[in-house]
Amino acid sequence: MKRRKFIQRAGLSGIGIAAASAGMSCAEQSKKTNDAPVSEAKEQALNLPIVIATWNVPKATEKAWEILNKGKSALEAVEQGVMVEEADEKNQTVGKGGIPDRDGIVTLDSCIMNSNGDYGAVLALENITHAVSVARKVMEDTPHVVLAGEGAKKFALESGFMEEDLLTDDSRKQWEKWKLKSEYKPIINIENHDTIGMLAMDKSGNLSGACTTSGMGYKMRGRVGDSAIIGAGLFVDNEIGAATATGLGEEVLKTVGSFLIVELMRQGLSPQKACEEAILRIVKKNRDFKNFQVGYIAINKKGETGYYSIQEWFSCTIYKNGVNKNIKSDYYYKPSDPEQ
Ligand code: SD4
Repeated sequence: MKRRKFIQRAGLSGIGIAAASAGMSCAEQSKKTNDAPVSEAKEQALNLPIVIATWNVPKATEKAWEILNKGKSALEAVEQGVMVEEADEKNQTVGKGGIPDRDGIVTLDSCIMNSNGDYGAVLALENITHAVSVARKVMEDTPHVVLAGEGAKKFALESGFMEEDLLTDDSRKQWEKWKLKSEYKPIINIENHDTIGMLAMDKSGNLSGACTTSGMGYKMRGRVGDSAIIGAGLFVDNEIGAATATGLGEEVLKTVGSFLIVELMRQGLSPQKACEEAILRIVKKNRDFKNFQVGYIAINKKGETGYYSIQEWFSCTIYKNGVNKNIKSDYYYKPSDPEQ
């Protein structure tokens, strides 16, 4: 494991309601309608479309960008973008090939949210690679927003999804090795966990997001993280912006991280400052923060993006202005700082 360096990040507290004056009032914001088309001039000013995703996932952002460039919706783009990672068996944190739970079963959590504020999710889904597409079906074809476990699988099969064994030989071998000690320390890799959260703004300026994961490696059977939970792993408000998370889901859930970031942006914070404040919220409440990772990405209606994490080695991939780029994130925990 690479060595991490840490320095303190100060001055983040006290951001909040006071920042509201810097932004649009709620009344002004609510006058804006969802899915309002933007003029060509505005499209250019914002450099639309834009895709941002957690971690180094150039193929996923490229797929999303291609779809957006054809003038299709942000919803279509984020679904198809994250599907690239779900299908990649080498990515052991998403979809097929994901690290199983401690009983050797791969369970997936995923959600999707569109620019109208509609949302769909599946929790602890088994044997279906494209959990995000099942989540979209929940959103579009049922009167519900969340389906879990057996019921989610039954719904997926009835909807035409194929049943597959998601445990690859590699993941099985690693699980068998883990079983020798069976040490219950569910692991979130600080440096490169590829749970993918993706946010996109299409040519019309509308936002959508998706998040999909196999969750913590060797988790307890039935454990569900933040990735499929509205407001925690993902939140989209087409009037304001969108945010998504990666890392230790328990901490994101406890602070309702993605919703918090969108609400901070509503109060006038930039996506960057909002991500930093949401990380600070976790750090302040959990002195154990040196031992886990959480990373956030966000976008606002101006097309500005932000990203921040607790630990070093978080990165995001942004496709903007025709350039697909992996960017290393700034981070909170810098151990050379004696005050941390
Ligand atoms: C979870 N947040 O299940 C997910 C895992 C993750 O980077 O994102 N890891 O807690």
